[in-house]
Amino acid sequence: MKLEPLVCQSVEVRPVLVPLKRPIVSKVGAFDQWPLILIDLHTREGIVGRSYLEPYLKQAAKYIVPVIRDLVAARAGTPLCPLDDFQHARRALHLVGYEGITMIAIAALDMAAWDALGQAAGLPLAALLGGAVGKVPAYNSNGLWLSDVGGLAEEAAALVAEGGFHALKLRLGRERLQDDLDAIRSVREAVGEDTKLMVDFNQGLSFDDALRRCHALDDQGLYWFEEPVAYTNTDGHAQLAREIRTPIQLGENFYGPRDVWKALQAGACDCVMLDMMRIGGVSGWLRAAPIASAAGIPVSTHLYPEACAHLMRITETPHWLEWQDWGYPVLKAPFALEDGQLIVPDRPGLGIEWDEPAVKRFQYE
Ligand code: SMN
Ligand code: MG
Repeated sequence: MKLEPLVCQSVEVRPVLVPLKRPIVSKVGAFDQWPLILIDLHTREGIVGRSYLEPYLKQAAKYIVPVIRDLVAARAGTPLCPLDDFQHARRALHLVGYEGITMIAIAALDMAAWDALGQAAGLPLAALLGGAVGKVPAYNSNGLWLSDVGGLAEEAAALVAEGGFHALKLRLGRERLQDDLDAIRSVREAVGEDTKLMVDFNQGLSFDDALRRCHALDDQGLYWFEEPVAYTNTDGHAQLAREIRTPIQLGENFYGPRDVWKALQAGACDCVMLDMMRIGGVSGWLRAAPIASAAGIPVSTHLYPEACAHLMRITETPHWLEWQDWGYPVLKAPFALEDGQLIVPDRPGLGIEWDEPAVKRFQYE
């Protein structure tokens, strides 16, 4: 059987704003609705590659969507070749920067292109890349925000029950250390000692505070400390990684494979969690994850549970998938969960399809 190349034709880009079951209250912002940008990459052959972005800010669609459209206009009529297109697009936009909106737009198209290739081959992405579909261990990241400590126990129990989870993420960095300790205690009492507790500071601490806070929490049996200080503070994270026994987790703000290399060279973290939108989509992951794996560093994921689940199946040192269901309101058939593991379905490409009536309801432009 010979697979003919797919030819890039046009793109449909639709911003939607979906409700969140539990509002996000974090040091990076408070949100009770979640913006997504849905991408439909049309090929001449009629296959439509799909992906979505989670740009945090509703208004960011105004700047991201035109870049996506420009990139497709430049490639229209050429064969879809995501690894080449990735390089081409980066070269085309490097004068406005390799990171930020440049990388976000490239990642959106890259994921959609890989989805289209999977569909053309009739293979799930994990299989197209030489792996197999199956289960991926996940933690539930759908709650435990910087909300009232009194509500955390009940929420933690509900989060475990959402999918038989054995791991949860709790956000920390309250004004007083005692409040963080109370939050940890409430959650622990609700879910027991065997449930792993990842904690995320969302860059909310000054370096001095982080040093004190991380030392004070180092014997709490927490699974990792995520982004205690600003993500740009590589030296600060490196000092924390040297002094603190709890593993330091970084990566949701790595833009492209080189950031993984730089963080590991600096000893800034013990494990990494890659974000599809920032690392550069599937192509970015394919180049970034091996850097960590070759160094023996465990690789987790940030948002994008569907695409990430495929990639965890082909990653040498897979760790934890961050599960959140914020995209589910517009997905026709969300992936199933079983005993705290996300199941990569045996469907071609990424295996995502839009619930069109829901998209119409939530579309805002
Ligand atoms: C996060 C993600 C999305 C919104 C707020 C906070 C967080 C995470 O950093 O790691 O899930
Ligand atoms: Mg985080």
